[in-house]
Amino acid sequence: HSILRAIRQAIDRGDLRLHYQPKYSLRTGVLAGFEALLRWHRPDGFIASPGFFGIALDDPQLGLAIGDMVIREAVRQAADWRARGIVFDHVAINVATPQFRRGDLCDCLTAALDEFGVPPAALMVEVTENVLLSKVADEVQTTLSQLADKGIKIALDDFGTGYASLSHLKDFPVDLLKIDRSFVATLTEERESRSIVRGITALAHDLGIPVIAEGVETTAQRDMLRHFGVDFGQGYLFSRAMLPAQIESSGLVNMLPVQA
Ligand code: G
Ligand code: G
Ligand code: MN
Ligand code: NA
Repeated sequence: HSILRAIRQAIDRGDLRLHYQPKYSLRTGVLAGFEALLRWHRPDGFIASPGFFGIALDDPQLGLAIGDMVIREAVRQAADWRARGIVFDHVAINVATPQFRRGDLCDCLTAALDEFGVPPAALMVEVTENVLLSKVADEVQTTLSQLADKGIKIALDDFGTGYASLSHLKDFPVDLLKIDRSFVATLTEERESRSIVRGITALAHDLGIPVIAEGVETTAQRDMLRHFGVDFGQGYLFSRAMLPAQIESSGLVNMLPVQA
């Protein structure tokens, strides 16, 4: 497949890069963390999202090679920001099903954390419900328990889509619930979306789990989410995913004075 060949080449050339989208507290406006989002910087100048090369992420070999690169690069970036006094709770990475199949995801993450001297709690792994329901559900369960034991954070991504099962919140160690952006997009028009967001938030809070809304694009959405008690927000209203240098020059981060 020509896409797979092109992506293999992109890995070798360093053209697969991580952009970072900030997450903010809706209560205080303070930066909470970053989600690392993979981008392919193509030779023709076009920057492609995984939507264009998702087939590579699902490929058994290539998916693992990309996953390993994402882990190492995100942890390296977290270490770099920490060293330069940029204050954040976590850097989050997205993890796909093939990465659970090998059985060493926790070891890979731990190795990167050790190599760069990053505390486990500064790393978050985002998994979708589809991952929890995959053919390797047993491996996923085992791995997520290992991550939780280490203190690595876990987010349940795209919540409310797919085959949402509330038992996931009981059976898996979840540190953050991400309300899918489809509910946010229809928040101001559809009463049903408002009910769902309020319901998810109340349920999660009752279980002691904080909630973030994805895809926040308007101040009306932000204000409504805040009113519903949603803890955090992420979306174009605040910032798109950007390269680290753009993030640092954007004034979007909180800096501590770097120790002399
Ligand atoms: O950033 P964007 O909207 O293009 O992301 C599209 C999809 O690709 C999302 O579902 C997102 O979770 C996923 N994605 C982004 N970066 C990564 C990554 O590094 N690894 C994996 N497995 N998925 C990613
Ligand atoms: O599946 P996951 O939630 O990891 O994917 C995140 C995706 O959402 C990324 O592709 C990112 O580019 C996209 N995204 C981030 N903020 C917004 C937003 O405000 N609106 C829309 N439509 N997409 C967004
Ligand atoms: Mn995600
Ligand atoms: Na999502």
